[in-house]
Amino acid sequence: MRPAFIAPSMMCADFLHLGDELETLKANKADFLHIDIMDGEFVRNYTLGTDYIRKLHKYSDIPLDIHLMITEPALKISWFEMKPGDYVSVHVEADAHIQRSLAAIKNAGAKAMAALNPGTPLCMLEDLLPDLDGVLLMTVNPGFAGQKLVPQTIDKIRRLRRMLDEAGYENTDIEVDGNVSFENAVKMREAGANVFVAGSSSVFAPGATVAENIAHLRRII
Ligand code: S6P
Ligand code: MG
Repeated sequence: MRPAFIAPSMMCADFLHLGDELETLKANKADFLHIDIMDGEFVRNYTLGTDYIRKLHKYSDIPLDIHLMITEPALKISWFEMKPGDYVSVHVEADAHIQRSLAAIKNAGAKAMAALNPGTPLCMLEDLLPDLDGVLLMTVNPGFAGQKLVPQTIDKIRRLRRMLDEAGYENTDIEVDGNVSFENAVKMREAGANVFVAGSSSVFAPGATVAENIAHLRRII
């Protein structure tokens, strides 16, 4: 089984206390910082942007996990600062030339991932496997934090893990994003996911500190 990693979702952090939030995530050894980039077109929302990424690179060594929810990502990939160890994902639904985009991400020195919405079938990945360091499976429809899990995505994780292993890609990561609650994370891990985007359902959930929530999530995955 691939090792498990926690990627706190920065759109769920407290923007007015971002420095403190970042120090807490560093002290509690977050594996990645998940950065949601939305363009108001691919999804009906705006969130984080290019300057935010530059600042996080400046003030933190935690690798970034940049989730591009934007149309025509191929034209825009060069706008995003990437460092070795960062992951960048592009949605197959948004990109008619995704193979080229994945290659551009790798050329920039980052790891390349394809992202799939809950309703997009796994067969869209079949001819991309050699280009992928990981697959980001959306477990909610993208655009907003605080949504409910689309239940059939649990079995989709299982089918993707099988597909990757049977094709010889045992080292390809499966990241899950959306309503990764403590309860759902256990099922997702059991199904074969190994990178967990942790937002308002876990790491930033009320009732406990971020440090306590990270420790709890780490224990159960
Ligand atoms: C949603 C976005 C996600 C959210 C994350 C929030 O479109 O891609 O990364 O930030 O899902 O977590 P939660 O626990 O509120 O669903
Ligand atoms: Mg995301």
